Parts: sequence; structure tokens; C-alpha cells
Amino acid sequence: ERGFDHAEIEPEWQRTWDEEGVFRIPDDAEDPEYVLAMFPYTSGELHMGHVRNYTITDAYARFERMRGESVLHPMGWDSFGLPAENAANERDTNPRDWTLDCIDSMTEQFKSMGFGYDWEREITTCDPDYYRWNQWLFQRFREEGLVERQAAELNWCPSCETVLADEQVEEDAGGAEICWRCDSPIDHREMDQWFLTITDYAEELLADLDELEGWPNNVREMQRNWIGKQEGASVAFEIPGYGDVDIFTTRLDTIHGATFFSLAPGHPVAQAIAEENDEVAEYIEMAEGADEDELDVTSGVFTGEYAVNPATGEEIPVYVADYVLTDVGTGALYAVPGHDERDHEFAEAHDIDIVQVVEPTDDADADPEDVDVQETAYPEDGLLVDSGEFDGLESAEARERFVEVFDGEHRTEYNLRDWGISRQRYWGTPIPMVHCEECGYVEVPDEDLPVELPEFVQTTGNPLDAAEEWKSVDCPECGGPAERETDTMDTFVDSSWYFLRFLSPDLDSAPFDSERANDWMPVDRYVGGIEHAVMHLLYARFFTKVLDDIDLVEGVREPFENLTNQGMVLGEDGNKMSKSGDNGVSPTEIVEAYGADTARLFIMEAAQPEKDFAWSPEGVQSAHQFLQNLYGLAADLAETDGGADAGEDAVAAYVDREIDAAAARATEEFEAFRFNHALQAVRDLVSLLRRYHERPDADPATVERGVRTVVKLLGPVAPHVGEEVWRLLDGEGLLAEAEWPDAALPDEYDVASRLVEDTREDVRDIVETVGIEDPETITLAVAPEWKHRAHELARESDADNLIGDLMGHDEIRS
Ligand code: ANZ
Ligand code: ZN
Repeated sequence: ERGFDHAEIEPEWQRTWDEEGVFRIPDDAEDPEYVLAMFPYTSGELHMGHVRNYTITDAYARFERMRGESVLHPMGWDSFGLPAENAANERDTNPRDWTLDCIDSMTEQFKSMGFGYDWEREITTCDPDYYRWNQWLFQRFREEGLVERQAAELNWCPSCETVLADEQVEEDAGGAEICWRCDSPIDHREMDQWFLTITDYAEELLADLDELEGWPNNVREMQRNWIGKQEGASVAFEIPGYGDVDIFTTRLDTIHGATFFSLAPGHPVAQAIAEENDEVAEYIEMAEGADEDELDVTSGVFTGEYAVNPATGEEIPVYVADYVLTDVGTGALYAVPGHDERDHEFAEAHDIDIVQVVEPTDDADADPEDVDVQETAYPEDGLLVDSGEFDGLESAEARERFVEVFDGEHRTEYNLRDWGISRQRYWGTPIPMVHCEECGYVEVPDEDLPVELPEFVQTTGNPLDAAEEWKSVDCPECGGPAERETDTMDTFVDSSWYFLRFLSPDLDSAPFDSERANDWMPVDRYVGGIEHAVMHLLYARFFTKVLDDIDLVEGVREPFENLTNQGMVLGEDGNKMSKSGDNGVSPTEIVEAYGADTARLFIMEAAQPEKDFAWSPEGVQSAHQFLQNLYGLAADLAETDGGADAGEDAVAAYVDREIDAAAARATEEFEAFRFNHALQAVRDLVSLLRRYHERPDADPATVERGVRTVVKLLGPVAPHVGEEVWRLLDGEGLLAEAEWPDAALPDEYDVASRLVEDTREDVRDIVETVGIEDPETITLAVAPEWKHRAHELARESDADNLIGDLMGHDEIRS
């Protein structure tokens, strides 16, 4: 048997695909299958995680293309961000050159993997032709009332006199936050920043998750938690001398148990009290300067004031406490240490009364006798006690009633905050605003976009602050002297709509072609890491809804119909593979040693896309050997071409049937994104074909049909070897454009496929469940009719044990 030389064949096929435009998709294609992998950050290095991510979409895109779909499978570069600035400073170059170099080398690496992209649709977010549309969209968002200037806390280095990005804050040995540049301890400062008011869409972002059935449940759940909807009420407590103060609570049923009242340090009443009370003033100053995790939940100060509980008429002490957040609810709460753990801890530390006002119902898990709120809070719903005329009421009912009784209001709160997009850095999209002393903030008009970045200079702070000439402009409104905004946009803005730019990457009149977006969106299959479960995927959903609301698309309210989060590639040691650790395997080395197909095949066979798997040199070897053997078999066949046709014997019929069955199974598994199972079906078929091929009475036409089927099924994963074998077998045209095998399942397999349908499990799992140990017997175990038929065939052909031999198990022989 002969082998192939990957170093020779792989670049050759890559060139051919390119020349033939196999992966091009015309603009007039009708609703193509849109297959997308999260575009990479331009670090310059392709790692195994990328290889996995991009192999998955490439294999799927190739599969769909062979099935006759037109497929949109584009690639681009997420190329703004701080690492480029750091690299430029370290290497004495500039972020642009560094980034463009990275793109060049990554493009090479991508091509060497045989990924089939429509490179004419390539986009790069640091290109002014791209980021001008970030600016244009910013203006549209502004017109829609979705941009606000709000105060936000920033890191400030007093010695460099500059704002620091979170990534520019380091920790010293003692854990204190220091400036990355001068090592001085940093402060926090409140400054106005640009925000996109994503909270306006909180309810819709939450509600629409229910319909995203093509998304993994865990991601939907993470988004639900992030949005964090809380239904509650607000009620006023009077603080004599300071008036009525509204609180927000989700547990209005516990109001009779409130034994103290807490204000956030930023609450106006807390600030007012501070004017009269030095201790409170000191506490507020301390709390505002402190880092969130420096203060524990019991941190707080008694104000000397009392609030009147409207339910009991009692006066309860008012505290200012850091655990109350200024921008959550109303920034004020009544505290019920008997039923809230946080309040309980605070009460113990400050020696405040703890009373019980809810006890377990009869059918609750807890026994009322066992509840001791002096020891620990009882946070569950139950029946009211010690609540005056309301004793015996159920919590839920009490919550409803009390809104009326205590003159409150229903109120819904979300954890979701507005999205602060201001970054005090150079390498990002300049925010297209100008500040004029006369007119305040004025937008840069559309015709002056893009606001391009000036030349990069190395400075202590934000290079844009130092770009004096660039900064100074005439006010677009009054023509007087004005200054450009020097903040740039969070790079998540870039990735919030890039999937739309691929549709019309060169359009210079709009960010994307609306009609095409209506036809081509949503993305049918989106694949990327779970680390983007919340931010990127939520921002992209938000953008899509806004784009629909401003009529740039029509009725496209979700960007990604199906989502897959691929698992991690671990090192041989089972730890996350990393470049810095010593368990890293470089894709380039693997491609050089074994070829891209081997890497692709190994990765796809190793596990289902969602699962982690560990790198294994044996696995790589096995994948390589498998491809070499397949090539050898095909080369053999190519030579024995024209051999005698053995005609219609039973064994040939059996092999024929197995070929169809493998195609059917692989198709089903490809559709379900279980590539490893598809490849197992292919491997099983190859073993069968090899054994059959060795028999003197083997029918070469049957073997050839088998190998042709194999090579088609394998083509999406190992496309180079695939093309090579296809050529050996005189296949017509390119394998990449060949027709996917007809996958009609033979009748005997119906039972199996029905079971798969019913249980949504794969056949292997079913077999495990019913206790059959040898997975090779699946077919027989699950499809009894097929077993019977196999016996019949064996008898008919008078070739005892033949089929049993072929299938490599004993069951049939008995
Ligand atoms: C009284 C009460 C009694 C509450 C009780 C809870 C349990 P969760 O708990 O996540 O649903 N809260 C209100 N405003 C706050 C703020 N600005 N900062 C921090 N906490 C605040 O969140 C709702 C609860 O968080 C509210 O219900 C309030 O405490 C507290 F047995 O009110 B509760
Ligand atoms: Zn002006």
C-alpha cells in the first residue's frame, strides 16, 4: 500500500479550491445556509482552540455545500484592543502595523488548515471602512435615545494623571491595585462616560430567550441570570426630618419583621445626613474610595436617625451600609434579619433585634419547631406570624395585599446595567463626538465620518489625549473651537454586528445591505466559546433588535438561530492547553508533521463539539494512519480496476446495504453536530470494506462504491486527502463540489432510527442503557429484523459465518 505526502497535496488542493472559487457565494444567492464561527482576535497565533472552532464550522459548511445548499461561510478579524497597543509599545512599532502582520500570518495559518472561506468577504474591524459604521450606528443609536452620558467609576493613576483601563491595573505583592506603568497605587474616580442603554431592552432580551430553541440551555440560563429580573414592590418609609424614602423589596410579606433600615452611601438622604454627621460623612468617603471586595457585608454606620415602619408604626434605626448598592432599586431597603441571610449577618455584627414573621407551611420541608431565626435566617416563603391582623396569610398572597395596604407600587428590577462603552485607549473606534465649550457635546455629522485614528504615539496615558492636532476641531454646530472626544469604543461594539457586514462587506452607503440581511439572516449555525455566553451574545442580540427597530432590517430580532459552544482542547495532562504552560501543541507543528487533515480528523473524532478533550499523540497517529490506509486502499482499487464483476451474491448485497446504512447514519450525525459519531460510522464502514476487499471473491465494483461513499462522508473533515482519493477513483470534478451520498436508510434500520428519534439519544447510549456491552452489536441489538435478515443472508449464500466474520462479532454465527 502506498501513502500520500501531505506537504505536497495540501497546498495544491488549497490552491485549486481557491482558483475554482469553490467557497465563493454570489450576492444574489437565495437565503444561503449561514455558517459562522466567532471571528478571532488578531493575536497572531492560531491555537488548538481556534483549530477546533474553525474545523467544526468548516466541516459543517462543506457538508451542507455537498448537500446542494449554497453556503455562506465567511471569516474576518476582531482586530481592535489593548493587546495591540501593548505589543506596539514593547516592540517599538504601532498597533496598526502589528495588527496587520498578525492578520497576514493568521491568514496563512487558516489557509494551511484548508478552511474554506469566501475570502472576498473578509472584514477587519480596525479598518476605517469598518469602524466608520460603528460611528454611524452610534449616531443612529443616539437619535433613537439609546446613548447616554452617565457617571462611572474609573481607575485613575494619580502619578501618571491618567485613566487606566481595567487591564492596565496590576496587583502588587500585597494585593493592592497599582498602575502597570509606574507602580503607584491607583485611585477610583467618578467620571462621565458614554453608555448604550441596553436596559431599555431588558424585558425583550429576557423574554425572547424562551424562543431560542437552537441555543444550549445553559447559555440561555446564564443570560437570564445576567438580566436578573426581580419582581417586587416599592413602599415609602418616613425618616423624620428627611421625608419619605422609597425602598425596593422582593419580600414585602416580611415588612412586619423589619428591624433596621439601610441606605446606600450614594443615596441622597445618606448624603444629606452626612452634612450633619461627621461619622457618616467619614464612612461614606471611605466606602466610596474602597474597592468592592475590601468591605464585608457587615460594613456600615448608624446614622442616629430612625425610620417609621408603615406596617407597625415602630421606629427602626437607619444605617448607611456599603452592601446596599446605589444604582439598584431605589438605593434603600428595609432589612429583615429573621428572613434574609445578609441582613442577619449585619444585625449580629451591629447587635440589632432579630424577629420572625414567617414560618413554614404544613407541607414545607422544614418543621416550624426547627426554625430558629436567632441562629439563621429562614429565607423561604411560608405563613405570616407576628404580623398583626395578617397572621396566617401566605407569603405570596401577603405580597399582593401589602402593595395596596401600605400604599406601595409594583416594581420590576433588573440586574442588567447599561453598557458603558467608553475606553480610554488608542486602539479602538473613536467615539464620533466633539465637545464645544459653547454647545456642549455635539455629534460629528455623517458626512464627516469616519473619524479616523491619528498616528500612534507612545505616551503615559491615552495617546488620543496627546494628539493635540487631531483633537482640536471646529464645532460642527457653531464653528467655534472644540475638542474631539478621546474615548474609543469597547471592542464588543465591533463584534455586535460584524455578522451583518459579511453580507455586503464593501458597501459604502450603509453598514450592510438591508434587503440581503432580510433574506440571509439569521445566522443558521453559530459556533464559538462559552466565554462569550453573556457579553458578546447579549450585545449582539441587543444590536439586532435595535437595528430592527430603526428599520435597517425587517423582522430579524435574533441574530443566531442555532448556537454551539465548543469545549476546550486540553493538554495531554488534562489541563487547559496554553502557550505559556508546557502542555501546548502548536497547530503549525502538527500541520507540518502530519498535515491539516490529520489534525482536523483527530479533533473531530476526539469528542462531541461541546465536550472537552485531551490532546493525544496516539490519537493523532491513529487519525494519520487511518487516512494513509484509506489512501492505500483507493490506490489498490485504482490498479485492480476492471476486475471481474462477482455479480449479485449475498455478501455483496450485505456490503452494499452497509454502505447505505453508513451514509444514512453519518448524515444524521452530521446534521446533529455529532461529528465523532459520523466518523465512527465511516471508520466502521472502512473496516468492513477492507475485510471484504481481501476476500478473493470480493466484487471490486462494490468496494469501489464503498470507498467513494467513504470519501464523500469524510470529505468535510479531511478534505485534502478526500480530493486526492476522489481523483484516484476518477471522481467527477472536485470532491468539495460532489454530491453527498444518497442517504436512504434501508428498512432494517427503521427501528433504530425511530428509537433515535424518540429518545433524542444516540444509538450507542441506548445500547448502554439496555446493557449490551459490545457497541459493535448495536445494529443487531436495536434492529431485531435486521439481525434476522443477516441470518437469512448467511444461510442463503451458504457462506457460513461469512457475515459474522465481516462484522467482527460472534452473534450471527450462533
Ligand atoms: C426586604 C427583604 C426581606 C428582602 C427578606 C429580601 C429578603 P434579591 O434578594 O436578589 O431578590 N435590596 C433592595 N435594594 C437593594 C440595593 N440597592 N442593594 C442591595 N440590596 C437591595 O434582591 C432583592 C432584595 O435585595 C430586596 O428585597 C432587598 O431586600 C434587597 F426577607 O427587602 B429585600
Ligand atoms: Zn460649539
